[in-house]
Amino acid sequence: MAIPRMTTNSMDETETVTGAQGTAYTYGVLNRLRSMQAHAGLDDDNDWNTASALSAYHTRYTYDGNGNILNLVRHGDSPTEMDSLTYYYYSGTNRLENVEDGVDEAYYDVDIDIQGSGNYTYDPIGNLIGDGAENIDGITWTVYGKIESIVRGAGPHSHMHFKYGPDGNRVMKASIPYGTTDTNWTWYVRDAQGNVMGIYSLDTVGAEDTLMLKEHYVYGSSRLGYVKKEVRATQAWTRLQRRSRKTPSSSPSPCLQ
Ligand SMILES: [Ca+2]
Ligand SMILES: [Ca+2]
Repeated sequence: MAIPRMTTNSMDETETVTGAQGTAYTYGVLNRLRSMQAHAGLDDDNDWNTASALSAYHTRYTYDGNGNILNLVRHGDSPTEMDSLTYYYYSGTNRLENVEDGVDEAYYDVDIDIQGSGNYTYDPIGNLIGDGAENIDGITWTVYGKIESIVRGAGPHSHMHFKYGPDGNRVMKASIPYGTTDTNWTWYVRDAQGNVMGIYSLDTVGAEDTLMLKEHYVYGSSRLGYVKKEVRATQAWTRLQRRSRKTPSSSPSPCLQ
């Protein structure tokens, strides 16, 4: 079911409450999102009677007959204009070729700006293999349709490599900053069902060259949250060994894999 409106309360980057904001949505006859309008001035009970529409944050969308997006207008806060995008597709396909923007590209640095023709390139079965605006010179894919590597033609982004287990879940990520031979390694340790139990990392970029336990996930009947604390894996191992010495011999010893 399409969402007609929503009220959100949030904090800014200094954790100051910014007050309630209402957003109202419209949809086309095919249930495609057509617009989002932001409203400010909701009262303490989140009542919309006192609210007024903002020019900030709104979005407008149009589509072609295949459901491909044709235009997107997106506003920020200051300046209001962020994007006025037109999407172009390779003739006779649903493959996006490039996006043009009618707004000054100097506005914002987290948005989409004008791209040259042929910005996106694809292999014969439609996998994306290049993105000029993101300096992506090549993307390789596994036979199961997952990204194996991303090669950059320029900085500041990193080259990326990924490995997957037999169940298709990612088990390793390697990030190599452009122009270096250093590697940030990340390993995802999963249970038999594929749930992430822990994340380990090894960063060879800085002086610190130590295997770290970065995150531990906490599950009930589903994921409840995660514990984020950086622990050297060697320290974790020592703690487990100490605990193991206190464990009755009839109990299985904890192990770290
Ligand atoms: Ca823009
Ligand atoms: Ca911009």
